[in-house]
Amino acid sequence: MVIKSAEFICSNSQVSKLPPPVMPEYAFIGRSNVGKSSLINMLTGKKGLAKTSQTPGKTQLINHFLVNDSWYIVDLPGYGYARVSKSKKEDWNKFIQTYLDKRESLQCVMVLIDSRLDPQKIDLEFCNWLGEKGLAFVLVFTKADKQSPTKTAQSVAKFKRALLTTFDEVPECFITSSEEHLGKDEVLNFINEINAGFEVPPFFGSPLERG
Ligand SMILES: Nc1nc2c(ncn2[C@@H]2O[C@H](COP(=O)(O)OP(=O)(O)OP(=O)(O)O)[C@@H](O)[C@H]2O)c(=O)[nH]1
Ligand SMILES: [Mg+2]
Repeated sequence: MVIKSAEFICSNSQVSKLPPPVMPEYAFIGRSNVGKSSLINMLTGKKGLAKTSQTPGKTQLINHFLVNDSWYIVDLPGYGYARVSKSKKEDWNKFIQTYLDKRESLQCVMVLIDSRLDPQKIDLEFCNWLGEKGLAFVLVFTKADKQSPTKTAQSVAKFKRALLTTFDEVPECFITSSEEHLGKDEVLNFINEINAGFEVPPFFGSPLERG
């Protein structure tokens, strides 16, 4: 898929104010600082589109970016950021969970995993939650430039093994580096294929389409 345009549409702290769910949408989520915003910029080829930072907790709202006027990338706040209060963490969790659980146009959750680390409890718990909710997700391993391909492959294998203790099969996995533009075509092709089969939820279609 060629990216012709990518623009910021809106930031939201309320699920009720999101854009109408008439286009396919992909949510990028993972631990704080895992590289969500960087990956979004890499995929769209627009450096400053999503705000990146060395300070964890930079992204605090649900951010919608419209790509090629036909699908949305959603940048979500990172989970597991230690330096916010417990009540704020719970608020975030509830807000993100409501969004993920209720968003009709959400096609796939892109779960970002730091490829340098052994399986983290919080990532596994989040995947299990997605599984319980029946939400489609894939794993996107980030920052692969920071170590050898062998080490990355070991991390991926370990994560898959950990998931297989609760899942019958593992989801699709992508290995990426925003620094080196690794995995860009693979992720965009995956999205492109799903976009091709998208149908507007009935309630939001035109009267003629409603039937
Ligand atoms: N070497 C390398 N560094 C990366 C890569 N992706 C992100 N980073 C760095 O990791 C840090 C965090 O990146 P962000 O994209 O802001 O991470 P985030 O997940 O959006 O963070 P929050 O919004 O705070 O949750 C920044 O310093 C990035 O430059 C990558 O592929 N390779
Ligand atoms: Mg971010």
